[in-house]
Amino acid sequence: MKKTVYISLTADSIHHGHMKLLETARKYGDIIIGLLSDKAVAEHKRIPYLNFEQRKKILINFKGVKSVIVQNEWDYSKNIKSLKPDFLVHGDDWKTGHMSEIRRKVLKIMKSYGGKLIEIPYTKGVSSSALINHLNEISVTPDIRRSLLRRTIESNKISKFLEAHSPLSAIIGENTLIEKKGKKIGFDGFWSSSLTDSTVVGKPDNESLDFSQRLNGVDQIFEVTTKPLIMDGDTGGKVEHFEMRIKSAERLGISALIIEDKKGLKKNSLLNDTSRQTQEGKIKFSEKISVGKKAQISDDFMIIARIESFILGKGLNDAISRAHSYIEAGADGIMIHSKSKNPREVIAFSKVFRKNYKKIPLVSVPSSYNQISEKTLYENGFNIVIYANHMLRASYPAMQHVAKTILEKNRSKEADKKLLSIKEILNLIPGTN
Ligand code: SPV
Ligand code: MG
Repeated sequence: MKKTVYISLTADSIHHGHMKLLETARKYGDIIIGLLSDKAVAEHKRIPYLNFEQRKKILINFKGVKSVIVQNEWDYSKNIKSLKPDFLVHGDDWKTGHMSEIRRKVLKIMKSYGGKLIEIPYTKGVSSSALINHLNEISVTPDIRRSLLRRTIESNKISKFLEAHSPLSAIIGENTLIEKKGKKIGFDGFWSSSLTDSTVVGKPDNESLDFSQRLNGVDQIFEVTTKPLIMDGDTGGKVEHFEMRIKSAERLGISALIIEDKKGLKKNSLLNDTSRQTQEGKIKFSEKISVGKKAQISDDFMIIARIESFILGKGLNDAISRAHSYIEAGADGIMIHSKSKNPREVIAFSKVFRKNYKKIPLVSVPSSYNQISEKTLYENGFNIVIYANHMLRASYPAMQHVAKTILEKNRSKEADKKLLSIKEILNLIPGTN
């Protein structure tokens, strides 16, 4: 019987380094590719552009590949243990760094049944991540971007969305990365906020900024970024207009529209006095959701229903009864909002909600109860956390401080230490220098 050779790949972009791996593997026997699932990749970096099936289709056609199976973890051990391949072929770059622990585990397992590890010199000067970064500079289609939200939710314990009110703030959300234990951690996407979009143009957050203008803003963000976006759709407008809004958002590549169950002149939910705000009837709002769901064309676009019961002084029972009705009407997810400084009410909601719905995505916007950690949110059944206004709230005091300093000193020298240097701003956007 022909020997078996295991290699593990993500294969979001194929390059000559992969070819060398495949050519070597072929010499030893039939190749089994352990293809990393979105979830496995998400353990360490952002999910691939191509989904699992698309990546599989490419790999199965390579010479010498007998089968492509799923590798559900960044760690190879499980697959090696169950498949017991005669050989594992790998680049020698995993001898050091965070992969070395996995290498040690794999070696031990292979030794136990007589398997052999073949290591080939790592192909220098090329890495998939570098290629992907290059791809990012080129573009992402609306279809790929739109689909990224559902895949992100499925792959992550909790997905993090950061408010973006301009292309520049979105570039920060796109590129800010920190490294923890060899894992690259960044935001999963953007939140287009009615509050910050309105504030930037000096208008109140009461739907006076029209939707098409907000979509233009999103379009500008999309020109220079690749991550998915969740849009704050306010009340969704008149039901007769809602269909058109869905289609416009979808066409642009927005992944989800969140609409809140208010009626009349909408005002911001975090206001101290919400006594003049009124909630839409449960049945009427459910009908709006159904109309929206019928209007969408793609399978992956999501309509998320935002429940304002706590904001408007109603209790848990009202919120839960609305959740049932909105999901029945077709809502793809629920956002439970609260302006309390304490997370108690949203946690109480999530506990009851998760008893009934195991998989429906649940969204939290912890602006007021900001002491809650992402881990606690995840442990209580939340899938998405939205940092809804933080980039704009960061920029305003920074700008105001500089304006004041210039006035006080009658020159700008003293303000300089708070500023991006001239050199830095000239190097910020590729092509400027
Ligand atoms: C927004 O960001 O506009 C929101 C969230 O709708 S909140 O401001 O909390 O109402
Ligand atoms: Mg809003």
